[in-house]
Amino acid sequence: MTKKKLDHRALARLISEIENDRDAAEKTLAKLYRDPENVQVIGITGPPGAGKSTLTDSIIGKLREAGKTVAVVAVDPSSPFTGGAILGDRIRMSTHANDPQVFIRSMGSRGSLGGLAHATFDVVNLLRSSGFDAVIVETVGVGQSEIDVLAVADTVVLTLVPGLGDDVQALKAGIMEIADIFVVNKADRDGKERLLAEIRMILELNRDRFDWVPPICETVATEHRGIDGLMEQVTLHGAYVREHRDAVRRPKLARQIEKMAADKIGRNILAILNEGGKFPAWMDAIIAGTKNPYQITQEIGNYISVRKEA
Ligand SMILES: Nc1nc2c(ncn2[C@@H]2O[C@H](COP(=O)(O)OP(=O)(O)OP(=O)(O)O)[C@@H](O)[C@H]2O)c(=O)[nH]1
Ligand SMILES: [Mg+2]
Repeated sequence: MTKKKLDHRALARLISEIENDRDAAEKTLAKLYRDPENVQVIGITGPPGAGKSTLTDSIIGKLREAGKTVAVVAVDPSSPFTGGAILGDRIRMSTHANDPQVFIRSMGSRGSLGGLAHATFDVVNLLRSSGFDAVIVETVGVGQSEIDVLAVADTVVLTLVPGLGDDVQALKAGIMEIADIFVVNKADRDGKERLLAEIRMILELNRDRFDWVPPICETVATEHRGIDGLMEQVTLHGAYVREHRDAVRRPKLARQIEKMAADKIGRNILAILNEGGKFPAWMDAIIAGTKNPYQITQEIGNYISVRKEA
């Protein structure tokens, strides 16, 4: 395959555009979008401090050894910073900071008005289209927003650590459902056996629901231990996704398009309601006491369904 590679500076510029000017970015993305079958997007999620960035650094190392190019997006909803300013992640992945075949970018909540999930889809789709062999998305947490973000990943790696006190049962069901590979990181710590037993139990209970049974990998990311085993599973899952491409990707795409549509509608709704001065007229009516907010809401519903049929 001939790879059309965007240089890093051009990529950084496009990502800033995604963060600052959604409509302009949408036009660019519509032109650039490609979906090559052999690009694997790996999502790495898990609780804060589980070792996701250290693990990512190790994985980048293995991919580079195999001669692959890698792009990484670290998503941190709790950070206002963007453009590579999330310090911890940068340091943790600093081994590869000067490798021209590795592109690393951090994203925070600032500037992603349309929601971090949508901005992440855009950035990952851009990177997927840009000639990298692998794209890694690191996202903190195990809640709904991470589940949304990970709709963009082909392979989801859920990173857990022993002895954190949060039992596996306490994890949101959703995150367990989207995990393709479980990693027990910090396997050098006490409590590993208990965590392994809990994960095995959950997997056993749900066995019938899996076509792909998620494997459990033990790692010590700081010492690059267990990474070969993890990469083996990542590669196997990549092959599984290619083989069952439509079935695997359909629900993920549906989730992405739902998010993107809600975002688009949300951004346009006030403009729509303002058409023909409707919005101020509704306010006037409430203030004049001729209508109450619930009657207005009903009118808005009617107005939108009329538009839908038009
Ligand atoms: N003992 C031990 N420590 C580890 C291991 N992996 C990572 N750490 C340490 O755990 C701390 C957190 O690691 P990070 O890689 O920053 O974790 P993270 O999940 O990316 O953290 P956030 O992005 O802040 O949620 C660091 O001090 C790492 O050195 C491991 O396998 N064993
Ligand atoms: Mg991190």
